[in-house]
Amino acid sequence: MGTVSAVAPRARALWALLLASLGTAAGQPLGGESVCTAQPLAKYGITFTGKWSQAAFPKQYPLFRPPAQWSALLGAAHSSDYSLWRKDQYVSNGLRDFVERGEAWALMREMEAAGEKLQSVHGVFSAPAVPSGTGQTSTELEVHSRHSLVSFAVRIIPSPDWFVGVDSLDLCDGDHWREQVAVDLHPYDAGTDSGFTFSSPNFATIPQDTVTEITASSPNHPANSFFYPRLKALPPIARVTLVQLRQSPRAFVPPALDLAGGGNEIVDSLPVPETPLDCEVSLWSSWGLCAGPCGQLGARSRTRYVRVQPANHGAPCPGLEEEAECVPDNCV
Ligand SMILES: [Ca+2]
Repeated sequence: MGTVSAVAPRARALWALLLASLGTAAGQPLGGESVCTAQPLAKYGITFTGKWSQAAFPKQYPLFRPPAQWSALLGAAHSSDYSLWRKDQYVSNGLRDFVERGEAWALMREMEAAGEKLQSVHGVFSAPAVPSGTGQTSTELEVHSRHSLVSFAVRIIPSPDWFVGVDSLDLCDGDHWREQVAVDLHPYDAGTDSGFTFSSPNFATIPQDTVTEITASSPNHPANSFFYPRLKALPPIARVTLVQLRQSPRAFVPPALDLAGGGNEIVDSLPVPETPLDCEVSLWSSWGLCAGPCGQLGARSRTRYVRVQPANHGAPCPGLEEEAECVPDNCV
């Protein structure tokens, strides 16, 4: 034991140096990728918590057929040679099937093929679907020092092609595995379906677009389900936590269920944000007929309807009917 620990640091340093030079020669992306010299294998518990509540996202919040919910979580531990999804890049056919229809089969095959042919995927993991917008799901995964990156995706249901996830989160920090990592998640558009609202009918984007983040102001169109002109940024729609499992993986307790966790920074005790939603009304209808006795002023009216009901102390709706004086136009 003593001999090993005396030799290991120097060997590790040499190994790191060698890998670093290989990395440079091979033209690694971004150039600054650090080499992982931690123990070869580590296990993590991953917990996904939905924060898609009606209070936080009142606009067009899906209540029925289907109500707001999340698909299964599908991900991989991989090297930098693989990417499950990336902002500003095109998604694969497998990811498109997954985020549009929740079909995981093609995506699983793609990930397994990357593992077999390129050895860029160490393992695939999945967690059960979440039947409500604010539920939780968890599973375990294994990372390797040469496959220390974690990516996953969860489909937003219902939606055209919207999802949340992480892209290449590195669980290795130089010579050790990170104890715990928590990341707030925001919605992304896969660029394969042009629907604007949660319940838009299927409408393929041709040609396919790249992955973009959906924000309170982008797409900049009032019809979009996440368009909140009063917000600078959307509240997180979900959160993921990864905790390293040391001894008994079976004893893994999802962090948010740990009610005694006073000093545990993973437990998220922030109040649920209440996003104000202003009333939105349609344009006025055209004026109705002018009714009244001939020779006197008559009255005509026009109406409009509520497109978006206000919520959380947003601006109330204005009047929906307006009357004006007019000269009766059916007098002979
Ligand atoms: Ca889209």
